[in-house]
Amino acid sequence: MNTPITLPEWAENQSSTQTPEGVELSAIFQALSLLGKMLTETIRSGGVDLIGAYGSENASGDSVQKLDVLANTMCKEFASTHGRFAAIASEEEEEIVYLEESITAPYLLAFDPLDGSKNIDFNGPIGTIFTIYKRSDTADQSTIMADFLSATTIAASGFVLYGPRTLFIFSIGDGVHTFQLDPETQEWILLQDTLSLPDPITTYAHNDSYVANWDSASQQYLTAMKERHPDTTARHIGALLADIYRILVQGGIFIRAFDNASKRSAKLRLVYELRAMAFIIEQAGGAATDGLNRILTIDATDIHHRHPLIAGNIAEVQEYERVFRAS
Ligand code: FBP
Repeated sequence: MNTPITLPEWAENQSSTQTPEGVELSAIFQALSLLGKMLTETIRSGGVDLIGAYGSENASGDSVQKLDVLANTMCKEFASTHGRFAAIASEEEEEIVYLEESITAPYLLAFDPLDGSKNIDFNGPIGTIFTIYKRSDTADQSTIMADFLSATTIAASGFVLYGPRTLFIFSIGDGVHTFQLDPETQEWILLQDTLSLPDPITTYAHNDSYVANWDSASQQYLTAMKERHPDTTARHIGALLADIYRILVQGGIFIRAFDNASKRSAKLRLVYELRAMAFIIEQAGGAATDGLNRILTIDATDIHHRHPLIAGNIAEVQEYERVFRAS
């Protein structure tokens, strides 16, 4: 059996071939890995009093869970003491939070502290999503909002997936790296140095209850896709990062079209959910679109901008685009 490689060992090995920015981003992910461990401990050892609704709604109108609030506080504390982030955007914060202590820092951190909160009650997979943005001008605080909204400032993304095992998956633009938390040693152990999306369309993932409300092109694509791939099977976890990770491991397509075609309403958030997933999917050799545009070229209109996401194997994403554009 190979000797396990820990995250710090792996990062040290990478550093000789990385640019200074790569080394810096790698160091940020090592710091995020420590936050990931603390979050894991809180989620796994938290008492029953941590389960359940907090009693409010967030900016997107979702019912906030107690664990959402706790994870958000932990992520915020991490960002405000880390020193390399000037501001944060979170699903659980109405507005951008400016970090006065490090306001001239070169990066911005966006996060969904607890993705898939609807899974908490039945002990299903949940996770934390991070997106790192690079500031365009560290001397000007007024550019921070525009940097969060811009499609061109994303530098890296990653997520911690709390399932039966805890995984940390991230990319700084040099492929997708996967680590698994060893519960005994509390070390992140390298699981896969470079994760590539496999070719077969093994699974497709969408919330079936919305299909009737999809635009006709998305419905048409789905029907034809099932005919083209008769062996493909449906799987939907209901936590975006877990659905995307399954596709990264097994191949397939994730579809979250407009939830209501006529009102053009969507659920998933661009700044702290979709771009992170699109960045990882592309780095693994896949693609992510809204039907017309590549997700990573879409500017957000506000920090909680909601948008459709169709992501997975390139050939299928392109076919979705073809059908969507023709409609
Ligand atoms: P939260 O971040 O509030 O948990 O919401 C996001 C999300 O849970 C996604 O992870 C998931 O794909 C989606 O909502 C599920 O929503 P729905 O239940 O409407 O299908």
